[in-house]
Amino acid sequence: MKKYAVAIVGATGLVGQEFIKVLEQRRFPMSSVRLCASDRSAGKRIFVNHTEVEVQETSSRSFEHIDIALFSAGADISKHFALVAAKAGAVVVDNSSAWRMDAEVPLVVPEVNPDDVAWHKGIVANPNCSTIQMVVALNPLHQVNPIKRIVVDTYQSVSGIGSVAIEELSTQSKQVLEGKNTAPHVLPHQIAFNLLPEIDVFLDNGYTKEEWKMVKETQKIMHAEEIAISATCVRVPVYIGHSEAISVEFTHPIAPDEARRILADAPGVKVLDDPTVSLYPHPWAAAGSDDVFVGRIRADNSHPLGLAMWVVADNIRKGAALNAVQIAEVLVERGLV
Ligand code: 25A
Ligand code: L14
Repeated sequence: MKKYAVAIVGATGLVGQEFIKVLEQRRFPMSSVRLCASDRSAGKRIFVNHTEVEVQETSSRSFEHIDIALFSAGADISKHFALVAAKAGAVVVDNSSAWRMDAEVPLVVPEVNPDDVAWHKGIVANPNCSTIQMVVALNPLHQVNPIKRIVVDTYQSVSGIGSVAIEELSTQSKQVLEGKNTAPHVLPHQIAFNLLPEIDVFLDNGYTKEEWKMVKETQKIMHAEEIAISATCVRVPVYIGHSEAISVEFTHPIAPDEARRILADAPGVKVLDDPTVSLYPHPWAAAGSDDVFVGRIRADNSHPLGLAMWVVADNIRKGAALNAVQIAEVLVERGLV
């Protein structure tokens, strides 16, 4: 079997560390691995498949003889170095928001639109975490009964920001329990024992950029610009796992049982739905899993063509590292590297 030289950019971050775990767990065919991060992390040593690898500062030379480069170091790094990597002959799978809406760059969720990898020109974009879990759950329903409108509210964990936000939630939680004052650093206000309806920057239309990503990325991935979407994205004091309350309007009526049957057979989806025994997904239980979990499926009593549901996934795995490695697997399977 052919093996590939892999580079990870942002290797010391939360998503970067998960890249390494997922590559190991899925036995990705690697001939070598290069770990890149900022100069702050250069010289650090990290084990990959029981071999110690030294972290290097990302530079224009980082991509020589690299086949596949996985990026998760923020949009600014990706804007510059993804082009450098692609020019050097690597195929980039980029986790940032930098390239997602570029018409020349496929935006891929392997369960939904794997065929889009075929037209890559050196970069494939990995969608936003909240978008990924929503399309994995909704696309199987859309295939049998086209969706007309989606209204979604998210409950997003702090790990989406990175490890500094996990520390901030821990520190503030202790401070609140001890009756002390808190001070926000990476979040706009106190997040401990609180909720913040602000993820990414505000746009002129009143939505946040995170909410707008859910609109535009969903339409691009599902090839369905006609679907009307409104999102409200909320940060919650949870470490790992994003949750979503989703109301969907279909073209034809659909019974909750039929939706459960379709989703039970859908790739990457696990239905956990039995209110009689309080069975439904929640982030504490979903953290560490690969699946997108769906529960609370019910008829929307406000609309004859509507369903309501609750969708939870690990935002660092399916929302980031796992989805990116799955894209790399599709590239390999189809000989596109
Ligand atoms: O712009 P975007 O796309 O919206 O993305 C913004 C951020 O979101 C995260 C990612 O954070 C990114 O920075 N992210 C991106 N996609 C994501 C997704 N799909 C996502 N999060 C969830 N889901 P992150 O914490 O996951 O990763 C940050 C990584 O980026 C590396 N990095 C930063 N600058 C870099 C760079 N890599 C290459 N070149 C650069 N110039 C960063 O590496 C990390 O791996 P690091 O080694 O610099 O940081 C880890 C260590 O450094 C300490 N540290 C952090 N900041 C400082 C610091 N030390 C001193 N001073 C600082 N200011 C950390 O404590 C850690 O030990
Ligand atoms: O666009 O802060 O991929 O939870 C992923 C993490 C946006 C922000 C992206 C978060 C980022 C999000």
